[in-house]
Amino acid sequence: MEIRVSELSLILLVGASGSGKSTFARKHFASTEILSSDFFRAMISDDETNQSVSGSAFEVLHHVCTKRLGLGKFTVIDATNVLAESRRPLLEIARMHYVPVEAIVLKVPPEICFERNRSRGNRNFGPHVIENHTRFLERSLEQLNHEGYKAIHILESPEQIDQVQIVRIKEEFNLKEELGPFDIIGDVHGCFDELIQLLTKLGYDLIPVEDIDDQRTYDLSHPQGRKLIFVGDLVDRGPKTPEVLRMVMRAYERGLAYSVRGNHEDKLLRKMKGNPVKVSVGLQKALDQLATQPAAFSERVLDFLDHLPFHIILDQGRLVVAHAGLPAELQGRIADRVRAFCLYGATTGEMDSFGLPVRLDWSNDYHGFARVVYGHTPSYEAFWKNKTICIDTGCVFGGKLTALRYPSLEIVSVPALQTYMEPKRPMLHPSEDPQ
Ligand SMILES: [Mn+2]
Repeated sequence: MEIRVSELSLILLVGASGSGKSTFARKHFASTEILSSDFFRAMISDDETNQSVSGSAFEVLHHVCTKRLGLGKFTVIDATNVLAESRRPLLEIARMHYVPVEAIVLKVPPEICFERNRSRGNRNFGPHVIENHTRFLERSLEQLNHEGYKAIHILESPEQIDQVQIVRIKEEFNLKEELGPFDIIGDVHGCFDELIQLLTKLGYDLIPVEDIDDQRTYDLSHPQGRKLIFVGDLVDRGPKTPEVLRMVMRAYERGLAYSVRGNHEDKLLRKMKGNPVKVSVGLQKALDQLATQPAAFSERVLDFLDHLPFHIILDQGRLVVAHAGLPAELQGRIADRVRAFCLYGATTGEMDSFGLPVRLDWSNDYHGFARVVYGHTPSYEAFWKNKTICIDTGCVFGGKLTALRYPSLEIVSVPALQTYMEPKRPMLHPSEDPQ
């Protein structure tokens, strides 16, 4: 039996004393990943069986759990966890850090649990205590479904427990092994001609090719092996959305480019999937342009957009790219709140005089480890604040198309060839605070 868990999870082992939780934990997890109630009892009182210090032991365990999940570290709780009130604080810590929780239940006959405790000389767990644990566990099996786990894995026998394999799933945002060098490109919005100019300026070779549907495009390569990263909003508003997508999709398929999802990709995708969407002027342009392409192209586009991650983490965690930015506590997390932030950033819930949501500048108090590169908010110049940089310089509004070279942090831009659309609200000057 295989148990697949996210590389960032909180795992609760659930089982009576003597059900083999610690053996199971040691077999499958690194020692630093395991927070065991016995260990913390011993740390406090020199006696891992001293039940009178359990309260303090769990206080410390919860504290360490909070710190680990705060750092985004995979964590396993080795405690009986047979009572709902002992699980509740752990679920709460995980929720606060946007970490999914999985329960692994070890169901072992009470006779075996008792015998294991006896042979260890552990007198705290006589037949009555084990019976209680077993009864609590039975009750828990009904409760677990309502407590908000991502998954509940029930192992029915010592044999099944022996045969389990734990597989850790790498999340789509984890590109930490991609070390660069990169050229990170701001919001393109269908400005294909400017993109070609920018790529040429960055030293890319553009080789004309015919795509699988005989349409013309370019294959990209860089003599220094550089890779492209797009901050999203490749589509809408501008004159050549299909051309941009075609070229970027080919580079992506060849492992030479990555992109995160912008709010415009997200909306186009929802529309293509047949969901009700308010079609703006900019989106209508993209839909009209896509309608001129061979039918199979839309299928490819839909599949590409559907797989775009909301944020990506590169270069051993030193670089994060998200369309509207991402504060440290949401990086490497999966939650609706993370997705919403990546697409739209932080908003106050109010509307400004242009009828657009008032944006909060999250970068003012950014003190994370990673540099964060984002777009979404057009301004006249790319600008750093703390370790974050916005590289949307409003090409489609007649500004520039900008690249940030990484790791050199050099900025390279080309001017827009024309103003394709008027911005709904004026572009920002770098000195201006968006608030
Ligand atoms: Mn945007």
